[in-house]
Amino acid sequence: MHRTIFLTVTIFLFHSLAFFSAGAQDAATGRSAVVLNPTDTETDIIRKAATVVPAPRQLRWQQLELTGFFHFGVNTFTNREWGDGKEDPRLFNPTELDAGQWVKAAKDAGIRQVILTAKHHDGFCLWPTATTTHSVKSSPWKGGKGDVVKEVAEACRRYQMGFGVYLSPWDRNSSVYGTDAYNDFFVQQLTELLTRYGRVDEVWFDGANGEGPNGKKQVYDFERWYKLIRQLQPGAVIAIMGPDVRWVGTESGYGREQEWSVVPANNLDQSAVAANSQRGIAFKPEGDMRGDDLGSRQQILKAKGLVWYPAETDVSIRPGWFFHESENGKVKTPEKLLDIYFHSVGRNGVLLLNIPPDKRGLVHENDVRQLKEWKQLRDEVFKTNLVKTAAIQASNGSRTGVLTDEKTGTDLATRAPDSVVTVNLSWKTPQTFSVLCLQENIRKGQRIEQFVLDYWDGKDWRKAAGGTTVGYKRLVQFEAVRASKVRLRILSSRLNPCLAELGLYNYTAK
Ligand code: FUL
Repeated sequence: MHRTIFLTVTIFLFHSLAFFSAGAQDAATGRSAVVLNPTDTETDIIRKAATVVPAPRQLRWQQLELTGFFHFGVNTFTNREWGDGKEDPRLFNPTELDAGQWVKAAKDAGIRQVILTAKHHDGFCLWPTATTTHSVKSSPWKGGKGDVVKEVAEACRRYQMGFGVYLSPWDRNSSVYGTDAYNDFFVQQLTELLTRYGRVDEVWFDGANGEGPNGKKQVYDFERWYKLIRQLQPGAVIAIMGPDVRWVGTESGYGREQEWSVVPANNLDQSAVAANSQRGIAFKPEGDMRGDDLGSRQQILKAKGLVWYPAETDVSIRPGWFFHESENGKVKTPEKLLDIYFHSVGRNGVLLLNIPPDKRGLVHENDVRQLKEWKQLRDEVFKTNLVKTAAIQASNGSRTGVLTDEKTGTDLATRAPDSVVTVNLSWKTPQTFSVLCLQENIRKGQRIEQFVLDYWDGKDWRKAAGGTTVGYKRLVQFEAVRASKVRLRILSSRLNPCLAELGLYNYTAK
């Protein structure tokens, strides 16, 4: 239901000075956004699209692959998903809170950054804010002297994990919600979060928007918030209701088959880019970003501008976002989590997996166990890359060794403008495989539009797998094949494809 509200809220995009300037991001253009002119030909548009690249903060975020969410707050104690803001803060009383245990459970599962719900829609703050008494300060936990945000931030530093905050714009407790004063209140809360706890790597805004006590819907001053974040934490990505990271469109953990990180931004014009280069502007993409096809040629040819705006795929390890005792038997299995991994990270997204701590203030044993087994399963699937033992030869480009060097910043140096490339692989003895992994060097852009994996059955080439987009990472599972000769054909690409990694694995679900 709240996603409906989500859609009605305007998405503003803001790009800082650093966002557009600096040729540092890529030798070709270094642009995370580009304007399309009415006189641009199809060739011009394809060339422009091929060279839109992530800003450094987006690149860092994309490489994390796995991020975690901790939904924790007053709802944990009321057994609800959405509080109404009238909860007594004295309800918040974890008995054994140990943020180190949360962060370690995430880290052991391969998660590299976590986001804490510093404030959910009920308005209860997990840190001792000066903006309201509706916080941990009024709770019995640690005699009102506790600070969950601080404990999580410190645990992240200890375990060398990224740290992010979720601050709900919708606040059902604040008496000023629905008035201009709320934007000041929100800025103060953001300022506290972004100045008291060291480095913040992600700021997550949901779009839910209700009415305040005055019956009025709050008008969120996103532009002001973005500017503040850029100023206080320039390395942080602003997700969902923000300029850097897009919501994939479902909460299932399954991204779209064709996932472009370069998508149309139709209100991006020359004047916006020019203005941005001086002080920073806000703009919003037209329409929602929830169709099946956001960035194919068909979409970009009619666009006015293009931006790098990658997908984050969020899902909870349990049915709810908050902990509920009754869901202890419904924690997602390692196999289900693996399938989610294939369809989120393996579909050019970053997975944001929610792990809600319980009333004790601990990640429940069941969740810890499933997370651990999920990691073991992934290690098993990706243990042996058969490409490493193959003889490799590429139709144009000689540096085939880069395909297995486990570096996403080196790529098969194919000649521009060749957009069709074949990589031939052979082994002395037949190999069995059922998983294909492809990665593009996105520092040069996202380019591949169609690929096919064939195997030689002794007489003919047969198709084992295929797809459209690759992006940072693409995983395809297929029926196991046994062969000693394989070829990967990139059949279509925007300019020359920049294939960084190639993997073939053998895994069949039990
Ligand atoms: C939604 C919220 O309404 C849910 O409670 C949860 O926080 C989810 C991640 O975002 O929009």
